[in-house]
Amino acid sequence: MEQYNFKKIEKKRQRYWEKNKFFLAKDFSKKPKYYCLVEFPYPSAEGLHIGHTRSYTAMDIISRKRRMEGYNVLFPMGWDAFGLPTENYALKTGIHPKVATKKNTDNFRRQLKSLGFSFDWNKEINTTDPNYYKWTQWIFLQFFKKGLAYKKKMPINWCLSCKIGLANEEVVDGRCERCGGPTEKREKEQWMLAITKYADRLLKDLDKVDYLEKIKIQQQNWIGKSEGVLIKFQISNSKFQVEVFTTRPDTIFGATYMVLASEHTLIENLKLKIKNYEEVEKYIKQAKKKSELHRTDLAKEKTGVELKGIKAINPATKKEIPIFVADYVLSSYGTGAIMAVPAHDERDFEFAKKYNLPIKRVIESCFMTTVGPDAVRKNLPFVEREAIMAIVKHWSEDKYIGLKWKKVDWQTFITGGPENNQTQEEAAIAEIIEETGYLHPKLVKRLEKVHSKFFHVPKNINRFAHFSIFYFELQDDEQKEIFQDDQDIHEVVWLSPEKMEKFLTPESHLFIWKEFYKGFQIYTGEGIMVNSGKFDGMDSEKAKWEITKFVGGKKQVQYHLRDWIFSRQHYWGEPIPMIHCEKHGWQPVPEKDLPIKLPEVKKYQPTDTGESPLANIKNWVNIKCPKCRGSAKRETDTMPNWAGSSWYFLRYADSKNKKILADKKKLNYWMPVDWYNGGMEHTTLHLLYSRFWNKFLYDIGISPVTEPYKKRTSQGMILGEDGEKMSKSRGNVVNPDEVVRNFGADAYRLYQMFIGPFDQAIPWDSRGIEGAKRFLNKVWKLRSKISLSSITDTKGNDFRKQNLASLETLLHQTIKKVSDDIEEMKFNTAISQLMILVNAMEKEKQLRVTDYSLLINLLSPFAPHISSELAEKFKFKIDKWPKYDSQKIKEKIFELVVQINGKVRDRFEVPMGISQKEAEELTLKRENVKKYLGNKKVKKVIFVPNRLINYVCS
Ligand code: ANZ
Repeated sequence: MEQYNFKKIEKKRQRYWEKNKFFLAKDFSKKPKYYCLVEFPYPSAEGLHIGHTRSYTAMDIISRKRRMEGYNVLFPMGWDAFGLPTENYALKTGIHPKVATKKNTDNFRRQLKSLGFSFDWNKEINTTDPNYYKWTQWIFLQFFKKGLAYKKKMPINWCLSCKIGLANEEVVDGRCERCGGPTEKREKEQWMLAITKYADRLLKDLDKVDYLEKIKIQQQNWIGKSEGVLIKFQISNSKFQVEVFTTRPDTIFGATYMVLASEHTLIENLKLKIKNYEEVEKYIKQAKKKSELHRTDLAKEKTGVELKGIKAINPATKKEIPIFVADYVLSSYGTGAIMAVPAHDERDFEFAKKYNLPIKRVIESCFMTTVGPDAVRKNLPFVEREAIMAIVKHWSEDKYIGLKWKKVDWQTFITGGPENNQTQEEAAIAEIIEETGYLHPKLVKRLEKVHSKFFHVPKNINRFAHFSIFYFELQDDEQKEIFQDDQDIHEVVWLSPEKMEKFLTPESHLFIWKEFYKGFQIYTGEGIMVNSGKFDGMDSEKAKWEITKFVGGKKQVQYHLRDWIFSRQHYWGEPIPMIHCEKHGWQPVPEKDLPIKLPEVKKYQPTDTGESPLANIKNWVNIKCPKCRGSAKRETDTMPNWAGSSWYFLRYADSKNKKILADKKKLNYWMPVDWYNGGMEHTTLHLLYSRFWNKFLYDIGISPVTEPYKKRTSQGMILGEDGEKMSKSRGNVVNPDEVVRNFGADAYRLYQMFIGPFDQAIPWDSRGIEGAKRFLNKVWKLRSKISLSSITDTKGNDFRKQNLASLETLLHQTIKKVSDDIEEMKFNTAISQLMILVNAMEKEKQLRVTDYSLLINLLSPFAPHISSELAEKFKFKIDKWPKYDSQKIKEKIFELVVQINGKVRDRFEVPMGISQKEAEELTLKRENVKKYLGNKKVKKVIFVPNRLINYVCS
C-alpha cells in the first residue's frame, strides 16, 4: 500500500497555507485574541538549532489549537540579530555584518518554514533594521529624559582578547563567555539603566502573573530583596566611621571583627595609619582578578589581611575589634563593609577559624518542629517551661543513653522538667534515675542552653521548652528497677557516638549532640538573646529593632539586583543616541534625527583604548552640540545584546509602523502576550529586562499593560545522543535540515514532542524519530478502513458493537486527554494517548469517517501536514477543536460486588449490562469466591443488574 510521501505532501501543504493566508493575525476581530510568543532567535551562521525548535513546536501546537478553538491568534517571528559572533565573523572575513545577517536570516526563515510553523510572517521584525532600532534608541532617550539612563564609572569585566566590557553574566569562571579568554576588572565610564528603581515593582507584580513557580523563584532571588539596617562603627582615634549593612543587628554583641571590601575608601583614607599597607595593597591587587561569583562562593577558602594599626569600636560592646580586608565582602553590595559575627554566619565562621578570631555566641538556638508527629500545631498557644536534658555516658565504654519512645516516633536524650523546689541539676539527676534506673550519675559539664518548640504528643500541648543541658558520666552500673509506667513510655538504649547521630530524631537534640561531641556549632537561625547585656533573654526577632535603636542604626532595604551596565564597545549594536559637549555635558540626540544609523567602517577591530571601532570614524563622531551648536562628539559605545529583545513583543503588534513605536489601538488589542515560552537561561536577564522596559513604557503611556507576559513557561534542553549539551566541538549536533529531509517535518515535530517531559533535558535518539515516522504511516494506512457512508457492515450489523470496549469511549477519553495535556504542556503523554487510539482503530474492521476526522483533528497541531492532506482527501475540515462528551468518557464498566451469605467477599470490574449467567461465570472463576464458597451448597443466587451478585449458601 502507498506510503505517506512526506516530501511531496509537506511542500504542498505549506504552499496551500501560505496561499490561503491561514496564519495571518488580524488586527481587531470579533474573535477573542490570543498572543503566543516564543523567543526570537539570534540568526547564527550555523542555522536553526534543535533547541529553538522544541520551543517553537510547542507554541505552534498551542497556536494551532487556539485557532481551532476560535481565537484570532498572533504567533510572530523575528530576528534578534545584533551580537558578537557576527561581529567576530566580520573581523575575520571583512564581510559586513549586515550582509552576513541577511544571509543567516534567509536561511533561518527557510528552515522555519520547512517545519511548518504557523508564524504570521507579515509581522517579521529584525532588531538590526534601522526602522526597528530607531525605536530602541528612542526608548533609550526616554530613559535618559526621565533620569533613568546615566553615566557612571564602573569596575567592569574586561575581556582581554575581545577588548570589550562584559556584564557579570557574560563572565563564566573568570573567562569571557564568548571567546573563553581571560578577563580582568577595569574602571570605565559606562551608560547605566536604573533597573533598581523598579526592583520593588518587578518583585511585587510577580503576584499578578502566571509563571512557572521555578521561574518566579529565580526572578525573586535575582532581585534579592533584603531588609536590614545600616549601623556605623567608629574607627578608634580617628574621625572616620565605617557603615555596615546587616540583616542581623540582633547579633551585634557577637561582632568580633569587621571586614572591608578591597575597594573600600577607608583603606585609602587611612593608608598612613595602616602599618602593613604594602601587604594590604598586594592582597587587593590579587582580589581584583577574581570574579564576584568566585569571591562569594561559600565553598572557597576564605582569605584576607588584617589592617594593622587601626581598630573599630563595636557600638554595642564598646570594645575595640580588628579590621580586615577580605575578598568575600563585595564592594558592590550594601556598604562594602560588614560586621563579622562568626558564631552566627557561615562565612565569618570559616574566616574566624582560619585567623583565630574570637567566636562569641549571642543567640541561643531555638528549634521548631514543623513535620512529623511532634510538629507544632498552628492553632494552639505555646506552653512555656524550663526543662532539662541530660547526656549520659556509660561507666566504662564510649556509649551514651538514648530513649526510644514507644507510642510516638521519637528518639531523644533524657528530658524532663524541674518539679517544686528542685534545682535544674537535681531535676536532671532525678530524671536519669527515674527513666533509666542508674543510680550514680556524676555531673561533668553544663552545656549551652537550647530552646525548642514542638508539639508534646503525650501531653497534647504545644510546648516552648527552655532546655538546660547537662553532661553526666555514670560512676558504675548500679541500677534500680524502672517503674512499669516509665518502661511503657520508652526504652533505654546504649549508643556509640556514630549511632547516636543517626538515632536522634528532633533537630534540637541532634544540634546538642554535635555541639557536645564535635565542638562549637554555628547557628544561623532566630533564637533567644544571650551575652548581649540588657537584651539577654529577649526573642532575637524582637531584639533586632531594639538593638538597632540602641546603637543608632537605621532601616535599609537592599537589593541584590544592580543597575544594568548598558554600554558595549562593539560595532554591531545599536549606537547610543547621545552627544557629548564640553560645555553642556551629555545631550540627547534630537528625536527627529533618529535613527542614528551605524556608519560603515573599514575595520571592526576595537580601538587600542578599548573604545568601539566607531571612535575611529571622525566625520561621524564629530558633530554639533544640539544645544549650543558648538563642537561636540557622539557617543561611540553601542547597546548590549539585550536591548532589542527588551521590547520586541510590543513591536509585533504593529511591526511596520514608521511613525510611532506601535499604534496605540493595536497595542491595546494585542497586549499582553497571553503565553510566552522560552529557555530557563533567559529567566533572570531577558525576562527581567523586558519586564522592566515594559513597566517603564507603561509609565510613559506607551505600553497598555503593567506586565507584558500573562503566562511564562519553559522547555528543557535537547541534548546530543551522547547525553551532553549539543555543540559543534563535540560533534553531537543534530541538524534539523537533515532530519526534515530524511523523515519529514511532521515526524520531526512529533518526535520532538514525544521525546520526554517538555520541561526536562532529554537526549536526542535517532531511533525515536523512526518510531514517529512509523506512527504517521499507521495513521496514513488507516484510510483503507474508512467507510464513508454507513456504520453497518455488509450483513447489516452495526460493526461498532463488535468490541465491548467501544471506540467511542476511547475517542472521547482521547479528546479529553489530548486537550488537557496540551494545556499543561504534557505533549508526550498526549501523543501516547493518540497512539493508543490509533492502535485501537487498527483493530477495527471499518472506521467511520467522523471518528477518523476526530483523530486527525487531534493530531493536526502536532503533525499538521499529514493532517491537512487527509482532511482534504476525506473532505472534512480542521477548524474546530473537538469537544468530548463527559457521559461518554465514563468507561462502560462497573464494579460488581460479590457477596457470599450477605458478606462482601470480592469486587471486580465487569462490562455494564452483563447477564446473571455471565456474572456467575466470571465470579466462579475468582480465587476469593472459590475460597469462601468451598464445598458449600449454593441455595439461591440473588443478582442485582449492574450492582451485585449474592450467593446464599447452606
Ligand atoms: C552581620 C551578620 C550576622 C550577618 C549574622 C548575617 C548573619 P543578604 O540577606 O544577602 O542581604 N553582607 C552585607 N554586605 C555584604 C557585602 N558587601 N559582601 C558580603 N557580605 C555582605 O545578606 C546580608 C548579610 O550579608 C549581612 O548581614 C552581612 O552579614 C553580609 F549572623 O551582618 B550580616
